[in-house]
Order: sequence, then C-alpha cells, then structure tokens
Amino acid sequence: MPAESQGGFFARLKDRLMKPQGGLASGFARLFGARRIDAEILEELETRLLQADVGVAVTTELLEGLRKRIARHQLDDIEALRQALREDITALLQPVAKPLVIDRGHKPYTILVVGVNGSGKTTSIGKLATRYTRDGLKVMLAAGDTFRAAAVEQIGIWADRSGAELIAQQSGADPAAVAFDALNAARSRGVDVLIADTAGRLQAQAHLMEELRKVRRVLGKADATAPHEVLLVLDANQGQNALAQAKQFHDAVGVTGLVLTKLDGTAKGGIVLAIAKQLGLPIRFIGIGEGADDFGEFDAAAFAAALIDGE
Ligand SMILES: Nc1nc2c(ncn2[C@@H]2O[C@H](COP(=O)(O)OP(=O)(O)O)[C@@H](O)[C@H]2O)c(=O)[nH]1
Ligand SMILES: [Mg+2]
Repeated sequence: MPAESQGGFFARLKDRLMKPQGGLASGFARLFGARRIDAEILEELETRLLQADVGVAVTTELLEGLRKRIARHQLDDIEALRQALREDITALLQPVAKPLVIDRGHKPYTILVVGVNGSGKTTSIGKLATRYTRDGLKVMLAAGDTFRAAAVEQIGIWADRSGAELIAQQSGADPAAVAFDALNAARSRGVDVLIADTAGRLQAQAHLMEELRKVRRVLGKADATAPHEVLLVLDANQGQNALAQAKQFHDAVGVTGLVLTKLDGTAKGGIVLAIAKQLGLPIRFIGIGEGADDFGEFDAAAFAAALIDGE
C-alpha cells in the first residue's frame, strides 16, 4: 500500500480504537490524563489491560517490566510511563508484524481462508481482492462456503465490486471440488492470486476441520505447492476465545497467517497482544470496519501508538 494511504489507515485505526462506545484506547487515554506515577495507577493499568483481554501472562510481564524501571527511577513521570508502555507493546508485537508477500513465482499464488462463522472471512476476502486488483494483479475468488446459498451471493458481490473473477457452484456442492476447479481455472486463465473461501460452521467442529483438511489436500493435488498461505480470520471481539479457535484451526490445517477483524469499537482488542505472545503466528492484516478500505497491514508501532496515545 502506498505510504500515503497507509498513513490514512492508521489515523482511522486510532480513531476507531478510540471510539467512545467501549473502544479499547479510551480507557488508556483517561488513565494517562495528568497524574503522577503511584501504586494506584499501576493497579489501574493492570485492571484495564485485563479488561481489554490482554490476558494474565502478558499483563504480568508488562507490569513487571514497568515496576522494575520505576524502582530504578528510570521513569519519573506519567509521560515516561506512557512511552515505556508503548515501546514495550511495540516490542511484543514486532515479531508477528510480518506482511503477506505474494510470491510471483507461484501462479496462481493460492490463499486458503479459514475461520469460524461470522469472523469476517468473506468480507476480508473482498477487501483483499480490492487491494490486489488495485495493485494490478489478476484475482480469482473461489466460493468455497457452499453451506449457505447467501454465502455464494455475498462473495459474488465482492467479486463484482473488486473486479475479481469468481468460481462458484450451486449451494451444497463439495467445497473441495470448488477449490480444485478454481485452481485449475485460475491456472489456465493466468490468474495471479486465487483466494478460496470456506464455510465456518458445519454440524460439528470435527466435521468442519475434516472438510478444511480435505480442501487443503485437494488444492495440493492441483498444485503440489498450494496453498501458499493459510489465513485464519479471527474476530477480535471473541477475546480469549479467539486464542482457543486459533489453536484448533492451526492443529487441523496449519495456519500461516492471521487476519484480526472488528478492531473498530471492540473493548477486547488487547487480545492482539495475547495472540502475538502466545501463538507467534504472523499477523498479516487487521480489519477496522465493514468497507473495502477498512483494512490494512498490521504495523506494530502504529498499533501500539493507536492503543496507548489517546486523544
Ligand atoms: N465492524 C466490522 N465488521 C466487520 C469486519 N469484518 C467483517 N465484518 C462484518 O462481520 C459480519 C460477518 O462477516 P463475514 O465476512 O460474512 O463473516 P464470515 O462468516 O467469516 O464469512 C458482516 O456483517 C461483516 O460486514 C470489521 O473489520 N469490522
Ligand atoms: Mg462467509
């Protein structure tokens, strides 16, 4: 993304994390409002981190780091505390802030998108299609959520809007067959990026994981190197629950990257820190709204600043 629009994106990220209706950053902004460093403020900081679903492990680590520096008189005012916290959070997020690089050596570069129902898979696929077609790439979408008729319609709208091609079958079709056909069609039409949607809910979790494994396997039959990226889409509002989902999907299909959605207005955005620390999986993109442009690459320093700096 050009520097200019990336800057605009982070201004909006900050704005949306700050949303008065329970946004994560609003609590931090109030906390850092002109006060002295004392036991009470650290206590309050701890409470807010836990409320934001940062989790006990990361909260403890952050607080211990700050307490040590306070004891050594390295932080003498609230501004220094705020800056230290921002730097610590940046350092924690940095290792997972790895953008997705489309390897042009694979044609099509194949992205398999997984996640529970409602997490934002299809929307994120639409946003990705918008991004990549704008970059001049030829994009194809595979309507692999054949479970609901509405799902095929929804991805079709995104394909039209973004100018991506669409491969779909009737609802109830085998999603592995859709993926297989799509990969072959993509190859013969010279597509650069193929993005395959999947269902998020089946009769049972075991069923879903089995189906996803099959889609993965079948893609590998059409191209031994595919899929090149397995993107897991997680809804930040799920908080600690998102961590459990990630472990399940990772065990089943081997996740290579994450998309964290709905960071706009969530009170649980602290889960990003827990995910970074505990999963160590690359965070590729974040979603901050329903529109095509409410989407961008994950940047550790920008995210930490949006979280901590307040108004
Ligand atoms: N506010 C907000 N809504 C989102 C975001 N991403 C997706 N949604 C909405 O979440 C709902 C479910 O998204 P969808 O893509 O259909 O989820 P799927 O079932 O995983 O494919 C839709 O109403 C989307 O518009 C986001 O980043 N922010
Ligand atoms: Mg969907």
